[in-house]
Formats: sequence, C-alpha cells, structure tokens
Amino acid sequence: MTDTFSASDTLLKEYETNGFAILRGVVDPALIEECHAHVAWLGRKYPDLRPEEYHHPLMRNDAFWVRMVSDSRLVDIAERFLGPDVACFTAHYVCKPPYDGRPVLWHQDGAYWKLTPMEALTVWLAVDHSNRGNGCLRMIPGSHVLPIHPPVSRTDVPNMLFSEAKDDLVAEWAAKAGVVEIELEPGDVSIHHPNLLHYSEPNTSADRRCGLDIGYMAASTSISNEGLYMDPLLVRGNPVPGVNSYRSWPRWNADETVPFRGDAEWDARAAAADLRSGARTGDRAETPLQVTHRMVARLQEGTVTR
Ligand SMILES: O=C(O)CCC(=O)C(=O)O
Repeated sequence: MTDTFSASDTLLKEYETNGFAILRGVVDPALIEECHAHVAWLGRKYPDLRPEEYHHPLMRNDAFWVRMVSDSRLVDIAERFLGPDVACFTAHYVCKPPYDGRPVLWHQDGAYWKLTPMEALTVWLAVDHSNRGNGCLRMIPGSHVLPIHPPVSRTDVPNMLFSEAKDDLVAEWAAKAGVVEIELEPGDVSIHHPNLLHYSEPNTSADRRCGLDIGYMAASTSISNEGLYMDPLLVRGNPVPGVNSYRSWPRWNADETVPFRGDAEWDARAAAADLRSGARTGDRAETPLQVTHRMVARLQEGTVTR
C-alpha cells in the first residue's frame, strides 16, 4: 500500500457512516491530461457513440484503460476496503458533453451487478471539474444500509441507465437524510457503496463533465458476466482458487489505444500480471463496439440486472 490513507482512518469511518467519501488530489495532472487525450481519441474512433456510453466493453483491448484501472493510487483505495486481492470488473467514462449531457437517474450500483458476495466498491475519478452546474454526482448519506431494490424502467426521458430506483424509496430517504452534491476537481476521487442511492443531473452547462467510473471487487467475489461484463482483471494480489477466470491485460497496440507514459514497458507489465492471475486471453468473436451496442440495448430493455 502507498500512503493514500495514511492521513487518518476518518475516511473509513466516513464511508461506514455515509456510504461514500471523497479523496482529494489522488491522481496527478499529467495523468489526467492523458485521460483527456484518451477520451478525445475514443470520440474520433467511435463518432457514432454518445460519450456517456464509453462503457467497458469498448475498452476491453485497450492498454491505457487497463493502465488507468490498475493505477496504484486507485487500487490502494480499493484495497483498503476490499483486502489485498483486488479485481476490476467494470469501468467506463461517463462523459457528459456540454449542454446535452444525459443524466444518470437515481440508482444503486449493486442492482446492475451480478456479484456474489457483493464485496465491491465504486471509485469515481474526476477527469474534468465536476460540479452542480455540469452534473456532478449526488448522494443520499446513509442510504447504503438499504438492501438492493430492483430498479424500474425509464425510457421516457433520456438517461444513461434507462432505469431508476423507485420514486417513493428515493423521496423517503431524501427527506430523511438529504442529498449531498459531490463537487470534485480533476484528479479527485469519490467512492461509494454498491447499495448507496445516488444520481447525477443532465449537463446543461457549457463545460463537459467527464469521470472514470471504476468497479472493483474482492477477488473472493465471483462475477457472473453473461458475456457482457468482461472477465475481471486482477489488479492486485492473487486470484482465489476456483473463483473467476481472469482476463489477460491487453498488450499495447496503436489500433486499440493511445500512446501514454510508460507504454514502452507496458507489455512486460501486462505479461507479469497475466502470470500472476493465470489469465486467459479472453478474446471473443464480437468486436468491442458490438458488445457495447449489446450492453446499451440490454440496459434499454432492462435486462442488465442482479
Ligand atoms: O458519472 C455519473 O454521472 C454517474 C456515475 C454513477 O452513477 C456511478 O458511479 O455509479
């Protein structure tokens, strides 16, 4: 572990009490610049996709994406909550363009994940400024004590998940505990519990709002991915025998990613990670774009559930 948490354990306590916490200045500006270049490259490569839909299937062969989710500062945070053996099972940019960025309606992340047990944590890295004007995350403190409630379909208004938590549940909890706006600077991180009620509003401002939204789980948790969620990537420690098969870390390839600091050493790092996890190659017949379209279609039809 590095000293991300050495300041104090107040973060752990905050997380236990509220179901979320904020960590300032986790990632350096140079790496955030690389994320900006990556998002711009994704925009050129996939001009027909909305930038709120840079979902994980799209990046399954993308070395920079794995470089990000395996960043030691981010994994340190996950390790603190999940223990020494940590896997990443999902990650995507939620990038809301100026003026018409889509909302993410009220939800609990765990309602969309098939994890057993639900030993997981969302780590949200601010790539842009994220504030009340451009659609920052908003959370109900303490709502992580709720069990997972099935979401209801919402296709009448544009929104990223095509669904939301039930109105009465949200109204009850918002009245009881209030709603906290999570305003972040680029490089800051917020974390939240899989059962926490949270949402984000449309971006009606002139400023883009982009975050890298990462799902980590303990390696002892098993994921049923239904060919949609990718096989997880082991990002720290060791696999637990008999639980999960791991995806190989992609090697650097100019067609699949951007140049980044350390890309010359990347393949050796990826090979070492594969040796540790015993990874399979994980390649499927479908292209990343096909899987992404399939994922969006399944969100729309409401079949991405527990
Ligand atoms: O980035 C957003 O606006 C929503 C992200 C979110 O809902 C999540 O991290 O669970």
